[in-house]
Amino acid sequence: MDYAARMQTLRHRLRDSGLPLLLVTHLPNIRYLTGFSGSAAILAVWPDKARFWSDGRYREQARIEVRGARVTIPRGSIDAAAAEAIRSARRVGIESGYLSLQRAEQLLGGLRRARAVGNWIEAQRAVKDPAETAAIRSAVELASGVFGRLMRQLRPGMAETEIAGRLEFALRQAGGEGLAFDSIVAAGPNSALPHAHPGKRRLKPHEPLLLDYGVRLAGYCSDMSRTVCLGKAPPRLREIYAAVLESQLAGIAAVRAGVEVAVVDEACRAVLRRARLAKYFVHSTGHGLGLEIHEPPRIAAAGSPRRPARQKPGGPARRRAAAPAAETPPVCLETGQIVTIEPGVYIPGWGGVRIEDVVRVTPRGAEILTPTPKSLIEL
Ligand SMILES: [Mn+2]
Repeated sequence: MDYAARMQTLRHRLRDSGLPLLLVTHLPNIRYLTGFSGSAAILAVWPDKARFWSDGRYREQARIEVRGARVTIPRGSIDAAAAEAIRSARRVGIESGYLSLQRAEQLLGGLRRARAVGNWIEAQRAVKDPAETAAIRSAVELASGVFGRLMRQLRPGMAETEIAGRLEFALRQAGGEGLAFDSIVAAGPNSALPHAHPGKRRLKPHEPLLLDYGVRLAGYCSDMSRTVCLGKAPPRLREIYAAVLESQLAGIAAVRAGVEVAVVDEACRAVLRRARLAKYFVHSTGHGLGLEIHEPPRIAAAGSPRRPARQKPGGPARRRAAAPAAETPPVCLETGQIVTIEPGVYIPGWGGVRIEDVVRVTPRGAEILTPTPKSLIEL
């Protein structure tokens, strides 16, 4: 990972802003800039230096991992040590989307010196460099490899929790460092809940089974959804599946550098509208992914408050959506961004279908990273 180049890009922005320093407290951003993968740290970036603080648990890990910043492991709290180091700065850039009011007051001795910098580092992270692309590709391929093996293990009567257990064991066995998010395994009517948690429901023939899961590799996330059926799919499932697949393919076909995200979202929605299913597509079309499972860009209608299938409440998408659409310039895809395309249809009491791939944006179109086939699987 080219940490020096990332830090340099950030410093250009810092110089342009006129701020003397930026305090980085969001751990995925600290990892992006320094390589540190632990759970407690602060990073301060000046135009000509960077300092990093963590606690005693991470003394050795910080020594091994941190690049491009002077590491300090203070005796007392890391916040107190960082506060002391930035005491003389007249103004301090903070990640206002992540830093709590209480912690900001402690770090800066009040809020007078605090300046919100928005999503500087997130914007940088949206375009993946070659090492990040390789890491995501590996995670996506690992997760896809496990899918076929899981399909061969499915039997009638198996509970959602058991399927999730087998899936997650296989992901770990294949070398996964962890899950990218809580796996979704939803059988029958449960698949109508985009956010279903695996429960006691058992697999029955001729019902949809929706799987949405991701793995982490070298810190980077994968994300895929497939909907399958045990035994022959009933006509309604076939129809809905065909519509969702056509929608997903239309979304992928719309992906290209320079295209507005709203255009990609509309490409998916238009297909479902023709099939009279658009009202059942209740989330956004996709999202970027990387060190976090949901990152910019969000693939949605301009100014739309709809979130992706698993967006946490109060996440970055919501803050963006809060701005009036008229004042927000259109968000366009850029070469090197890696995003999901994941339309779904959810019919209460019946079930749902979602198909999700990870794709890379190029000047000529989408490069599909997910190798798993998308024709309806009847087991
Ligand atoms: Mn997703």
